[in-house]
Amino acid sequence: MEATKLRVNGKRLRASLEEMARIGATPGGGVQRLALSDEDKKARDLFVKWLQELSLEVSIDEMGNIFGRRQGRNNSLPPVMMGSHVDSQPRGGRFDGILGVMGALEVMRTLAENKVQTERPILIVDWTNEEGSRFAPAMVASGVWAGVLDRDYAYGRTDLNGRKQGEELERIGYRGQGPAKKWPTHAYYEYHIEQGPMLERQGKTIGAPKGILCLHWYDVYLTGEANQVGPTPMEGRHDALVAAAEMILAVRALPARLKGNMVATVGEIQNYPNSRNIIPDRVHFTVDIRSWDNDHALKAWDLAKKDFQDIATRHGTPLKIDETWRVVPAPFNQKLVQRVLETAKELGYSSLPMVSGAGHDASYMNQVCPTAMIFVPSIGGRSHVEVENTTWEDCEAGANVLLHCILKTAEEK
Ligand code: HGY
Ligand code: MN
Ligand code: MN
Repeated sequence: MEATKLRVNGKRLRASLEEMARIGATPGGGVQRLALSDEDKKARDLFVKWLQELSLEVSIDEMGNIFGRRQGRNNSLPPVMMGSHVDSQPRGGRFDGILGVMGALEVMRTLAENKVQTERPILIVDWTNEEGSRFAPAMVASGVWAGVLDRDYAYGRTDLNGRKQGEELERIGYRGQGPAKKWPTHAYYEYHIEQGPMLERQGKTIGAPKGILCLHWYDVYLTGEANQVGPTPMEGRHDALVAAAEMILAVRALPARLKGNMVATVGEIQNYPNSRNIIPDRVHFTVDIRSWDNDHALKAWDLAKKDFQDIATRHGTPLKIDETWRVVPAPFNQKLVQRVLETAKELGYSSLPMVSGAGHDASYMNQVCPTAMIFVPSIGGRSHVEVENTTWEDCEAGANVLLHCILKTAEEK
């Protein structure tokens, strides 16, 4: 069949997504496949099986990244890569990440059944621990592969139970031999749900982000003084949770203070000893600041740190701050972004240029090779929740755009 007439098999894509959604399925209709958990392993094993069924050359590197390679006519040329992630948030959605991996798999299946030969080799990838929820930071394995993050730093990151990322990779049998080290790559496409409301609001099917915001992550630790809540007067308390509460409100106020175009969130908190009749003496919380302007985000953090210091002094709750992780804004390759828009048009889909507020492995791939993303609508703009949803028609549309962007790019000499 003539290449431009090729289309993915939407039913098969849906079946793969539904099979993956059964791994780590949660009662509320979402999934929980935390990075390097048993559920993540199950999904990885299934993904590897599917790659082997397509006779792709499967490799797993020391960060557990899974690659499937499809030969081209000229295998000395740098490949075109496509992929995303299989891990999810706690009580996450059935589309975040996995749609990009299953969409790429569907492209590989479509190329195989139509015996399509491309000039360049094509690689599919599942990046380990994109979410950064169990082991911070996010996008850690694409970050190591891109040469930005250090492998042993990543191995040493622990979850709340003190388990190390490197040991968990070992435990699930995905700490591969090959170095997690970039190779020359011609281009990378990542297919993903939008995770926001723009496409739905504007009634568009395909989103073409011009890039991804910067993501800055911090960890704040407060130490107060525990005591019995009854006899201890309010005056002179060193209540770590009250101090944290004031700091959390200060984070919330940052975007308005910086005149917007930024988001700032405290999403995670641990409070100790967390007993209703003990004044809390230890609190840990996280800060997530994102903006298209890196300096804007850094300025916001400087303001926050000053506020935190004042609040900690007032409450007598000394603080420790880890500046855990920063990834710079990722302005994508304009030619590839244009290609996403043109391809959508050729296929008869409406499209919208936009920006990605969500982080993706494409943030790091953008530091390795020309990169672009393909978005499809999130119903109600919801994501990182069990009700995360995208229509099967939109899933198919995005995969068709991915198919033809890959075909065009893999033919480039
Ligand atoms: O944080 C993010 O935006 C992504 O889900 N890791
Ligand atoms: Mn994702
Ligand atoms: Mn996510």
